[in-house]
Amino acid sequence: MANTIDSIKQKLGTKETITWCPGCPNFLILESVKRTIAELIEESKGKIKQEDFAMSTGIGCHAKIFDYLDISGIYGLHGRTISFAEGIKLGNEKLNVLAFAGDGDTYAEGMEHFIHAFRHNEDITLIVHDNQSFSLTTGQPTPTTQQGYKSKATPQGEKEKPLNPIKLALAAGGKFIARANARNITQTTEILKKAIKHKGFSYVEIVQDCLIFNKEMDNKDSMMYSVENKDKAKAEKLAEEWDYNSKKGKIPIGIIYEE
Ligand SMILES: Cc1ncc(C[n+]2csc(CCOP(=O)(O)OP(=O)(O)O)c2C)c(N)n1
Ligand code: SF4
Repeated sequence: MANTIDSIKQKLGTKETITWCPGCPNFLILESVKRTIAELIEESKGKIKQEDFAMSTGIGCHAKIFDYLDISGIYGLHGRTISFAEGIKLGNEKLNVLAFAGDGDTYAEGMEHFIHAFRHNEDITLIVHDNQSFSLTTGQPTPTTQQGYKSKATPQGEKEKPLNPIKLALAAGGKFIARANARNITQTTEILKKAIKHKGFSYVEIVQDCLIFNKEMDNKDSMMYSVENKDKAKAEKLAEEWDYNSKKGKIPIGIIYEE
């Protein structure tokens, strides 16, 4: 089985030179996505094939995944990955469609798509690489950046409190809401598999470091613990446990809510 998965994973790679910074957790997210697709193909015993997956991206460091993952799709526009993914799904409902996004991408310019995606409830999976920074454009603060964050755009420090996207997803009627840790490939793979199998819109927020622009928020592993929850009231409490602002407290990782 391991050999089959390795050979499927190899076919999912491309010959492009990877230009992420050495050690960037985007490498780990790419590995988790390849494992997810390979395991779904292998477990289906021939029913699901590589060509049954498609993707869309925003624009940002995260979006370079388009060049490194050999499935078809659209290298989209900043903030618009969800609309492209919904369009692909409407065009061919048999496809498993993955929409890759950045936190700047989807919680700022693309916010209206994010909220309405929960209402539309198209059977696609949104994967947000949340590094709490607009990294490709050299580190301006995004809606999930912590207060006090200093950058060229905010020399005196970010004044606003971060948005909590998990709370927002619950308020918008999300039926599959998960949070993953980019640094835990095994768990991220399990979460992504469940998200893709969920019938309807599934949302996976991946907590990711940016080693260059928001070092203050790097490596929150010691705050993380695993959850799997189907109770809405408990989900509201889980969502409150981390405010995206602090390096203290608890960060629930796993399925925060599935209806
Ligand atoms: C419509 C549009 N608006 C803005 C930009 C500029 N832009 C390109 S990448 C980027 C930042 C991306 O940040 P994020 O989505 O958080 O992804 P990351 O680079 O951190 O992975 C911005 C603002 C653009 N290319 N197109
Ligand atoms: S700038 Fe940050 S997010 Fe972008 S590739 Fe480098 S480490 Fe990764």
